[in-house]
Amino acid sequence: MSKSLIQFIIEEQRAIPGATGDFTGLLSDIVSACKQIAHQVNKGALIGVLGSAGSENVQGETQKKLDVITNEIFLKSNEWAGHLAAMASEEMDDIYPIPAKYPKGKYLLTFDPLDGSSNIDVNISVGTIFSILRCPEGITNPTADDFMQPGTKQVCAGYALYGPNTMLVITSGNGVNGFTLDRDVGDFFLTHPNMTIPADTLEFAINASNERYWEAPVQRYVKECIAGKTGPRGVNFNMRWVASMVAEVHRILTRGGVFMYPKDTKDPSKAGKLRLMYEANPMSFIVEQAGGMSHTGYERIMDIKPSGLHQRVPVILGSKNEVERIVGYHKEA
Ligand code: P6P
Repeated sequence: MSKSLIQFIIEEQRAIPGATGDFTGLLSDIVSACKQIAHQVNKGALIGVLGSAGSENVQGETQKKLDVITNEIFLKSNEWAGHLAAMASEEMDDIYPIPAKYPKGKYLLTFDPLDGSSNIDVNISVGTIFSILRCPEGITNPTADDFMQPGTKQVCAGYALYGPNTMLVITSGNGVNGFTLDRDVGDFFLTHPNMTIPADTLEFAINASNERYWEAPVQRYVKECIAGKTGPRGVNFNMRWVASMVAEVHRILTRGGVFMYPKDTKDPSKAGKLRLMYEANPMSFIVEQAGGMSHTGYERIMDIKPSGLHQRVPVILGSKNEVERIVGYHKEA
């Protein structure tokens, strides 16, 4: 029998400087939330959780019923145990302070409870993304400012992928490990130890319908991939686009690839679509720990000093040699 997730977490905790049972307890609560979400997503129409909630989130995006349900699951699973000082979610305008009736802890949690939720009604894989930061020393009532830490300060990051099977992929700075949910037992087991991203790839992922809005370096890179053997790369590429970042990143962790959601001129006020604190940073931590690279085209994503909970950044991540090529094109532009 493969190693269970709880055994793995306890062993991981021993490798994190200063980590105590708090870390194990927090990760266990996050895992419990993901199991509950997996159940909701798996039952879908059978329990009436599909379709729109008839509301909008802070992003101005129409919320699905499951966006609201999964956000609530994450809050209720993580607010009571005393491991957290506050939480922040894609689905909430401001931070969520731990209610006064519960003890506070030394960590901060950011999360996207159901990433790719536009796919949920068409039964395509969706996921949950989370990131754990330390609450600044001596702060017992954190504000949004206390979350404004670069991605290099993350203690742990992970995602749950609700696909043909439910997987949990996590890193706490000692490589990346993947676990598969055994529904009969009700626990995750280590099935993908030490996941690594091949440095080279012939597969790219981007929403090509936005081509006219991209910056020139991205247009150049994608044009060369599409030209294949007939172009400067001299080899044919393949393209994928699931419209679910968790699914794209998992594919890249499994067989390599490059994922791009670049800055575009569609909405000049936004630096791209994806959010730094609970999408780009956790995925960057995972990708870098797996030997890949994660960049905006202009800077390493995990070096960015955040300016807001819902700040958006361009994302170019995956196989190191391809991301380096794209960064090179930005430098040449
Ligand atoms: P588009 C899902 O809404 C998401 O945030 C990511 O998971 C995904 O990669 C991207 O947006 C899809 O964007 O513009 O193709 O729908």
